[in-house]
Amino acid sequence: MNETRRAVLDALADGPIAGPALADDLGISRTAVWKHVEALRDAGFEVESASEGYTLADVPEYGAEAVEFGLDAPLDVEYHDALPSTNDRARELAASGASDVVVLADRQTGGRGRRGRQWSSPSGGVWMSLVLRPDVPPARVPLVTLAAAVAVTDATREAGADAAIKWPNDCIVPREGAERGGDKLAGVLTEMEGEASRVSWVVVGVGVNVNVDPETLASDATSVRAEAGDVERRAFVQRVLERFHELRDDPDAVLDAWRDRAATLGQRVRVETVDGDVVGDAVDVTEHGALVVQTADGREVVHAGDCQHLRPADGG
Ligand code: BT5
Repeated sequence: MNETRRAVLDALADGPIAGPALADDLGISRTAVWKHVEALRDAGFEVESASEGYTLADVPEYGAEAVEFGLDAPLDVEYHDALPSTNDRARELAASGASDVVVLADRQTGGRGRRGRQWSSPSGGVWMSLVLRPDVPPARVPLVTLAAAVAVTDATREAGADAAIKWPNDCIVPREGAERGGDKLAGVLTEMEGEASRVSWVVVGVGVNVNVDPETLASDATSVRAEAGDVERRAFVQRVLERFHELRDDPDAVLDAWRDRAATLGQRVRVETVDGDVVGDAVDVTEHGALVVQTADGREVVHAGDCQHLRPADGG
């Protein structure tokens, strides 16, 4: 949404305001005011016009303008009803120089997880990707994933789900005795391009099962609907973005918050890595987002892999 349209919207929200007064305030013509009001109506905002002027009566349920309205983070939003993958669209935008943009879709037809796995993305979920250009070396990028996991966990907790983080990128609802530690509520897929010393861009893909039935997803999946009931997606997305924005430039805050919400720490784990399995007790996360595992042979620092929470007796 451009600056002027945002200003018109803010004025309508504080309305009623008469067209001529708004034109004067913003230094634009009355015709321009009218065009902005019509464009907002087209985007689903309900704008009432009475003798005392325009008033904003209702905000659309979802979409770019709906999420941008009242968003307390400097991000532009691009919305699609359907996309193969918001990460793919975000990568295109990143390659053409964009930054601080969020790509949002109601559903994805080719949603991706890590290592080419599929990610089910029916209508009703929150599927989005942020394009960022942080001025950091690539080794710091995993912290972005941790920050996104914290943001999603906080938003789902506020929605009433009993969520926790499973290293590195899962938001789960822990269940006693469950094979993978619990049911998966959300996942984060971070992709980047850059050189050894500096990142060119980062795309943070976030998928949250919000207003969807878990039966339509993978096994061991759950949703906010199943845990706590449906939420307003517009407010939910805003909460995730605002929380992420608060954390993103503060590595210490990210690590503290992550440790505080991690179901993995203190657990017996098996991490499948490209060099084989690491089994032991998860004791900490490093400043680069790696998992520290106390094994029978000493401490190992694991940078990437799939983590399983084991029952105490499992795995030796
Ligand atoms: C992830 O991968 O958890 C990262 C998921 C990121 C999805 C977002 S949506 C917006 C953006 N655009 C994309 O195309 N992707 C990102 P991973 O840890 O590899 O987990 C994948 C595994 O989770 C699959 O193999 C399934 O077992 C399971 N799974 C698939 N869809 C799921 C869902 N909706 N909920 C829970 N689990 C699911």
